Amino acid sequence: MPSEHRLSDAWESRLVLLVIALVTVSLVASFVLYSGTQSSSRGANGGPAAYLNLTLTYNPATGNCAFLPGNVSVPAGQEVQVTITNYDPLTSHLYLGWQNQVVGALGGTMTVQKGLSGGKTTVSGVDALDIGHTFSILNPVYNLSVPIPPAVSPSSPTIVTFLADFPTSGTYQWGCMCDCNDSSMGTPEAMYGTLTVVA
Ligand SMILES: [Cu+2]
Repeated sequence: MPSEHRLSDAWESRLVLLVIALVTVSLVASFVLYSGTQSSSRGANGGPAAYLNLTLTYNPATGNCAFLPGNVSVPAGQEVQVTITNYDPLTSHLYLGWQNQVVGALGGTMTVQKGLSGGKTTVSGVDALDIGHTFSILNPVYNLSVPIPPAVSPSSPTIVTFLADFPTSGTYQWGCMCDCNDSSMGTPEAMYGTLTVVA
């Protein structure tokens, strides 16, 4: 009968729409789960795939300090081991209370070594009075910030190491979030610079 035909056609098209909707939802869910569990690539030996080494220099005559190099690049989607060797023995004030914490590093921790022959301790934060600078990349894509304790002396650095992953390519600004030194803070490639994530 024509009326039954119309009814079954209507149900058929509803069924097709339902199947399309279910397939779409499953695909989206699988992608979200896959993205969430996807881990960054590691190196061939199981260690970090890339390294970023920065030195915090200190000029005792001026009290100025700078991260060198100021403009850096890292590969996208790779596990990067960042090492910051700080020769600046001065402490500074934090603008925000959470900035003595490690934020956004893999595992939420960093290692701190005081002096070239000092032992390494793994920490998720440091005492708020034991900070010289921070290395922070804060924007809608990345939320990474590590506190950097002062050097033991100008010739005995404190070395901070952490792992990070940069999945999204682009050029981002890094900066120190401390009230460390007005002229350094206002100078490109001293207390701020660029981090380029290369796909
Ligand atoms: Cu600083």
